[in-house]
Amino acid sequence: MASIKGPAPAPTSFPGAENLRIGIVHARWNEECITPLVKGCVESITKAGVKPENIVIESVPGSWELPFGVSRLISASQVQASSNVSDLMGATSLLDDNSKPATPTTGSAGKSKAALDAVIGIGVLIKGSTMHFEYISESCCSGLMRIGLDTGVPVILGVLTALTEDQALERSGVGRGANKGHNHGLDWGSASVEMALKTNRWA
Ligand code: DLZ
Repeated sequence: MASIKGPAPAPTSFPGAENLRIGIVHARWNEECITPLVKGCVESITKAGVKPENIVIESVPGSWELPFGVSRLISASQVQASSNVSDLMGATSLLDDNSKPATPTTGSAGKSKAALDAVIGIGVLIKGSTMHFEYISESCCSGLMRIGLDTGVPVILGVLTALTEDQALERSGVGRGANKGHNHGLDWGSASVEMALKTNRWA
């Protein structure tokens, strides 16, 4: 029997998206899943109308570091927006140069950029034989939730907590079987644009 689980279709038009800046912070653990998830996010964010140069991508070692990375990226972008700091951190991503949006700059005049309107934290946790999975999953997810509530900047939960490698691959759209599964990064990208626009409206 077909499953009824999953989100209703996301909005198809995002008026105002061309003015948004979206951040992505991804862990580097489980790269085979992380790379397509980040690409899926970028695909749906740009499809919604966000300019590629307004997508900031940073990496951290593992999911444990995601809340810290997201928190610092939000505050760095806010400092940058209120000063002439010339750039955010040097982007270090698993994505190759062709798929990575242009690194943000402030232009030759050193004009500051707007602060980030939403940030997605992307990680893939796969259960092993110890309690690591439980501790990191719980801390990472509650940390990301707290940052959104504390800063008022929407933080999208892009963390897969999979019991098996196959589960993680299928949810990244790169399943090993005939069914490749669904790339959840596509949904996270749309969610970030939707929440950024709504947050600006609710200000
Ligand atoms: C240590 C660890 C383990 C066992 N598993 C994962 C994982 O499945 N996914 C992930 O993103 N990170 C994992 N890590 C690394 C931790 O998140 C963290 O980077 C290290 O403990 C260093 O703080």
